[in-house]
Amino acid sequence: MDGSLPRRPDPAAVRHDWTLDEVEALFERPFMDLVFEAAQVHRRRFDPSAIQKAQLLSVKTGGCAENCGYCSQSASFDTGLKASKLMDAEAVIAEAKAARDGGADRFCMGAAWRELKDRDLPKLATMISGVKALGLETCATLGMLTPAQAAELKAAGLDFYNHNLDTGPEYYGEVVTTRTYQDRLDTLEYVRQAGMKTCCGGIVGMGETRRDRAGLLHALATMPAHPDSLPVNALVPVAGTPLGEKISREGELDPIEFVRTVAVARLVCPASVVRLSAGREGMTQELQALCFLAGANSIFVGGRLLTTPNPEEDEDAALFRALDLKPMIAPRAEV
Ligand code: SAM
Ligand code: DTB
Ligand code: SF4
Repeated sequence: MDGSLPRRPDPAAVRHDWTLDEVEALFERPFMDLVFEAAQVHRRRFDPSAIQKAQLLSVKTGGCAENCGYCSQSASFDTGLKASKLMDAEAVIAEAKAARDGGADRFCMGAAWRELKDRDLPKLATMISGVKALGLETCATLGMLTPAQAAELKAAGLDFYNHNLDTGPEYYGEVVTTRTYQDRLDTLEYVRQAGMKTCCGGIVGMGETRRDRAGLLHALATMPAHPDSLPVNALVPVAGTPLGEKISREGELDPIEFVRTVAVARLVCPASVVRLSAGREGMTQELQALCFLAGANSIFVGGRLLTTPNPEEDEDAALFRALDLKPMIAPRAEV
């Protein structure tokens, strides 16, 4: 003993050895302490007033072979959604240009596929390289990939691949039965091997327990590399989906528990961009302010997510004014 005090671990350090009990214990902390610590960690890594604006586009809508119990686009449920085929690259690039001109820094292309088919790769490569050439950060979410497909997407200029774990491993079987947790982890591994960044998070408010929410964040924080981007979605209840119906009957998640989830995400993945994703429609400015304080630093902008509504531009402009926020422009690794 040299007489010096034991050093407290740095709360902003990236750790991969989180236990599930430790993550759950963060949720149990007094709310004020939890949010204060998350805000401190956030400031060590990011400008707390800078929020990245991302815009989504559904490039292929509906008719999906998976049975994700929350999703408007699954062919297993009657949600009244009209299915459509893969959009032409030119039309997607035009939408991306409009998004950029409207202030978006990142453009995410979503397709309602269980897995990507090789026949669609040439069109997707044209689409991705065209969006990238506009100077936007690119992200796509196209279902499961093979290692070779991941490499082709990377070569086309895709920066991020979104593939969510959605919930903790224990609750997964209540959410989807047409794929396994391991299927998701495998695709994420191929994405990393191809040299792309991972965008991986989940949905809260699907009837899961706090332990399940901790399980999701534990799974993310113990992956070989933390997700570079971590979307936290609040369930958008869609009529006709099993989970949308269940939540309409049983009531939505307590918003304070949502803020806790954002704060714990910030603490266990301190270097990740935490995205306040689906579910902002209907959230007050005050609730969103708490989420930003707790460490969220990105939102989706534009009046539509993939198939559901999102706050309109003027509403978000008012939010940015009220909270003195400024758009975050993400650093570009290479051109
Ligand atoms: N088919 C691909 C997949 O599942 O990976 C990409 C599209 S999927 C719609 C992208 C993500 O959106 C899902 O993983 C889920 O986390 C989120 N999502 C879908 N429907 C939602 C809803 N009703 N509320 C909240 N998040 C939702
Ligand atoms: C993510 O985690 N959330 C976004 C994005 N990744 C692709 C999608 C939200 C979709 C919400 C439901 C809908 O609009 O269909
Ligand atoms: Fe298909 Fe994705 Fe919807 Fe699941 S979340 S049904 S994989 S579009």
